[in-house]
Amino acid sequence: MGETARISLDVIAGLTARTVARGTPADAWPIDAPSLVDGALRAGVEALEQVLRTEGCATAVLPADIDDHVLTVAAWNLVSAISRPVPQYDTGELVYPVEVRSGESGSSHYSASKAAGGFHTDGSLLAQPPAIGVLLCLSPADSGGETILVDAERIQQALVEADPAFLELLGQPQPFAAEDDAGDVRQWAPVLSTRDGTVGLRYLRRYLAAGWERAGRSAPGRLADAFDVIDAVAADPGAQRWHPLQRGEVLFWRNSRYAHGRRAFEEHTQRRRLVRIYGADDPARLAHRTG
Ligand SMILES: O=C(O)CCC(=O)C(=O)O
Ligand SMILES: [Fe+2]
Repeated sequence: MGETARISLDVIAGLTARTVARGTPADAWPIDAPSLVDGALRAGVEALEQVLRTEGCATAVLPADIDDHVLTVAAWNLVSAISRPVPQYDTGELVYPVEVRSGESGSSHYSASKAAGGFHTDGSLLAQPPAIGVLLCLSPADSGGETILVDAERIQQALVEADPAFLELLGQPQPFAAEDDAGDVRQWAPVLSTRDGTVGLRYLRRYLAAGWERAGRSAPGRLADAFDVIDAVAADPGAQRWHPLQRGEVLFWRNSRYAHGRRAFEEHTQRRRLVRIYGADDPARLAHRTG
């Protein structure tokens, strides 16, 4: 399936016009829309939005030769020009590092691990998962580490082919819970649903396993088989769009339209460092930009 369209915003300084003070807490970044006065910048942002709308994913290329904080601010302003940034956890983080943290590689936190695969959608423990997932690359791994997207329609197709009853099963509310907190089931929601002809996925296998455990019941008999089908499609290179993100590249995708994960990677001379942001749809942002 190859890579997603890249839209270059390389020469545009306007994205850093709204500054965010260094050291601003992760839950206090400005969530209102920045005003994009530069016409070329507006055109670039509109092109990005257009590809995201039609393809469900797009990659913006920002200048790589600015420092990490300024680059993160540029990506932040880009995200908040087209969507409303939303917290990623109950603790309110709006920007979140995705990098290997020592001692955590075996933990449940995919973002802090070196694990490959692990296909999922983001924010499945939230009442409302984000409409848009965003990853900015500050530093790629020495090798590997491509971020991968797998179309939910393709997953649905494979499920129907394997057993049409899987759709009915996955359309029933399923329990999501975090394995590493003591709480109850956080959400009951379908794993696969279709709205206005668009297939939507909400999936993180370990949270679903923990969910059934917390619910104090055994999962429906065929559920694990259905998850095996999802995982098998996602692991099929023929179904994957892969993104070898370089410094300054920002990948956007419609969260419920794609499962995502990553390839294995090696870190010898440099650490793989990404920054994650979530965006909610906000039609008013377009008006703000063009008005
Ligand atoms: O490392 C990646 O490319 C993806 C990370 C991810 O999916 C996450 O942190 O939720
Ligand atoms: Fe993710």
